[in-house]
Amino acid sequence: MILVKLGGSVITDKGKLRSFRKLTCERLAKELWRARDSLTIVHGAGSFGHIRAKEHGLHKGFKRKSQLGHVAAVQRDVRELNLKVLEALIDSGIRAVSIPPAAAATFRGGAVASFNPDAFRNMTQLGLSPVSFGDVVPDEAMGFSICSGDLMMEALAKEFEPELVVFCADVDGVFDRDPKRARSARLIPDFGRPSLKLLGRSDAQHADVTGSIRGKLERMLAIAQHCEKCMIVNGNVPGRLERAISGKEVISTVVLPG
Ligand code: IP8
Repeated sequence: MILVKLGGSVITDKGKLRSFRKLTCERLAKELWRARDSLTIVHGAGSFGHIRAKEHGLHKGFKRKSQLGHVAAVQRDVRELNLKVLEALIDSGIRAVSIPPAAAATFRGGAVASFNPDAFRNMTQLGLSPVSFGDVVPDEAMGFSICSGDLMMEALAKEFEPELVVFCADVDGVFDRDPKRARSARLIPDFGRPSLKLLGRSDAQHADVTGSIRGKLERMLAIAQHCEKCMIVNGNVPGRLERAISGKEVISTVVLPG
C-alpha cells in the first residue's frame, strides 16, 4: 500500500477562507493515478478548517456554547473540501471513497483513543481507495477536538505498514530554516531524530491548530517506523509526487525512522 497525505497548504490557499486549488488538486490526482497502486489518501483541511477553527479556539475543545455553530460550520466545510478532492480523484480514474476520521476512530484529549481499521481494510481489499481527512471530531475528554490528517496518517501507518508514505507539502522538504523567509535555507535530504536539532528556533509562531512544524516532524519520525520509506515532496512542482510514488529519484526529504 502507498499512503499519501495531500497537505492543506497545497490543495487550498491557506490564507483565504474556503479557497480550493482545483487545478493543483486535479494535477496531483492525475499523478496519483499514474502510480496504479493500492492507494490510501488523507488530505489536510487548509483554509476549509484552520482559519475558523483557530478563530474560535476549536482545538482547545468545548469551552462555551457559542463555539458549537462553528464546530458545525467547520465540519461542513471540510466535507465540502473532501467532496472536491473526491471529485478530482474520481475524474482522474481513482476509485476514491470517503472515510471520515470519526467513522474509524475515537478520540481523547486530542489523540486517537481507539482505531478500527476495518472500513479501510475492506474498501482497499475491494480495490477502492479510501480517502480520509482532517476534521473536527467528538472527544471523550474535551467534548470535541481537531483530528489532524497527520493523526490519521499515523494510525493508518501503524495498522497497515505501507511500503511508502508520502507527504505532499508546499515546500521541497525539511529545511534548516524557513525557506519562505531565508534564501540561505538548506534542504535536509535525510531527516532523522538528531536532525531536529538542526531546525531553527521555535516555530511556534507558524503553528496552526494542529501544531508546529516540529510537532509534525515528530509525528513523521514515528510514522517512518511503520513503513519502508517515508518522504516529503513538494506538491506544487509538477511531477514530484509521481516520481516519488514510482520510486524514481526526486528532490525531497526522506524521514528516517526515529
Ligand atoms: O490540515 C486539520 O487537519 P490538518 C483539521 O491535516 C481542521 O492538520 C478541522 C482544522
